[in-house]
Amino acid sequence: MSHYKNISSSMCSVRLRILLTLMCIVTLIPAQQTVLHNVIHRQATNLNGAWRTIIDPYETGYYNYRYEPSSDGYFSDRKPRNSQDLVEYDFDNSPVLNVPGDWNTQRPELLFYEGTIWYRRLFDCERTSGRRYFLYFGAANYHTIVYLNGEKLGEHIGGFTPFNFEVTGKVRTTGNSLVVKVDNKRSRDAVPTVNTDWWNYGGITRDVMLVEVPQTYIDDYSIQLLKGNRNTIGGWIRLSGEKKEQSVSVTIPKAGVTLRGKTNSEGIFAFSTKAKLSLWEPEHPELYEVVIAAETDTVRDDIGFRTIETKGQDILLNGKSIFLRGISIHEEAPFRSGRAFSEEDARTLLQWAKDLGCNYVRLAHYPHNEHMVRLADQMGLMVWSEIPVYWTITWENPATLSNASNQLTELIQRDKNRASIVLWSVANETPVSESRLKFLSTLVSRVKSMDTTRLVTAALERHYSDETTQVIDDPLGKYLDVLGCNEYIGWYEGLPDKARKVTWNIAYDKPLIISEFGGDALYGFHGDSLTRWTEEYQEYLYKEQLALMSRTTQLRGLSPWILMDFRSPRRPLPNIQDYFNRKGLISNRGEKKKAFGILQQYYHTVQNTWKTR
Ligand code: GCB
Repeated sequence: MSHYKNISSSMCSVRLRILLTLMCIVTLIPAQQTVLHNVIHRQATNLNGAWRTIIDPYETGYYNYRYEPSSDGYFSDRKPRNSQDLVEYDFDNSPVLNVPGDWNTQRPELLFYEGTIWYRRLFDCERTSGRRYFLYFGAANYHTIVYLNGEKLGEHIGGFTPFNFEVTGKVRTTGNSLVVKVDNKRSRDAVPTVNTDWWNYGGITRDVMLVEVPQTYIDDYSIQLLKGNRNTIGGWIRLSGEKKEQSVSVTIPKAGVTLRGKTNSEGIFAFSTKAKLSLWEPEHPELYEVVIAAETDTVRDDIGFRTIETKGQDILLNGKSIFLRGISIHEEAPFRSGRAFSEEDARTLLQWAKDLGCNYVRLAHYPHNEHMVRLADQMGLMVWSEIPVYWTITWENPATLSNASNQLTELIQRDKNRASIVLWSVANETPVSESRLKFLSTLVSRVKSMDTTRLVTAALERHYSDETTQVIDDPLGKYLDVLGCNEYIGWYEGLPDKARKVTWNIAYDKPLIISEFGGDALYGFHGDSLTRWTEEYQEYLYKEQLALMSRTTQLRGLSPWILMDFRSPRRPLPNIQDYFNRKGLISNRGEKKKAFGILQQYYHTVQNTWKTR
């Protein structure tokens, strides 16, 4: 059992070290709380289910005929008071959509829809006096405005991170009308921008909950091993509410750790403590129950402890050099091809990755739902997590940067206690320029200011210095811990055998991950290995690519593109694509293509040979 206040007083240097550590920890505490942390372990009323909805392409429920925001829009949830009263909408008799869920795959006429849909849910709330209430949204894509009983609570921008609004004093015991305007229109300055290769699924795509907490509650905490230190846990707890100064404790029963302290006038308690732990790793994903208690609140979590660092060209997990046997995954539901949101969806996708022999997944190209990362913790899969800074962002627009930075902040805030996450990625395939370097290096600094325990990466592009030499010298590489690189030799670039001649020229002495390669194949379409779209072509491409991977000495991991076919409006080819990107190793119906076995075999070999290094 350790006790922070009892640390021996005679050892000055030890005290100094502890003080410095605590000062470092304190600098990492975010200035202001945006979202409740760890809601799944909170007392909450689930507001999922069938919500009444109105499709509103002209935003008639929001603007008046002079195109000014209306004071009496659909958020008023009005009914005619008498037979003369004119009300041109009616939630009670409007069709329903399921929450969570994208709207595109729930009704055929909404498949390509981009615009506003209004959602309404009526609910009761058994309020307990002295408790505080928050309306929590796991995510809604893209611009969301929330109203309770006609009053605007606030808005949120960004399709993949959680947000909440406090409704204490606003929520009624019965007959609450919760109206939500969700708009998924794309725009040039947004994150992502107008141009991507995935479906712009709209709607309330993740869980909605009414969360209940005490007056002063534990609003956030971080509990991880200190950077590079495999036996010292460092962290902080923060209280929100009137009674900021309280006695608090952190208990990890299985590790025999009990730590006590007091929060300061800002509600913060920062700590570090020695602990003997069985470290989290893919072969042994040990999670510890952690209980965080204050006088007024208690919350529990399951947390794994591990270190992740780099040394030269190596990635070290718990001090040992590892190879990341990965696969890229979109948040696309198996079998039904819509936005994935459930624990069951997450389990299916991650189990397929395990079947492939993976110890690692790249969750592309935006923050996935919390089930994915919590299950990755449990199933022993390391994770690359990213934000939708993709292709052609408007680098010079400060509002775009603050939007991207906010999405990154919300992601790290939600997932900072997940052992599985080893890499934060700030961008995918963004063209080199001065303004882009400024933008992305600001995001890298943002990560470092919030989390020193993980690595920063980005999926970069390469260029050729002659016919066969691929060069990675993107100036962003200087800021990254790990270089990511996408390449499509054999698909967008020549035929698969082109890979045989390729060599690398990499400007940085850092670990390299090939974050994408691949080619399309329609499941069940067969032919010779030079006929595009056949399983045989994809299989051949994987063989050539994997031979190239074996020759790439700086390589410390890969995540080929992609686990499962996914919808994309960029892919219209009839009878082959039909608006699906077919680079999956598994079809959207769950059928494994031939290349699945090729990568599986490769990972089997890598797993055996890497052990002997
Ligand atoms: C890429 C992108 C990915 C696309 C993929 C493709 O480089 O990063 O989002 O889906 O190529 O299939 O073209």
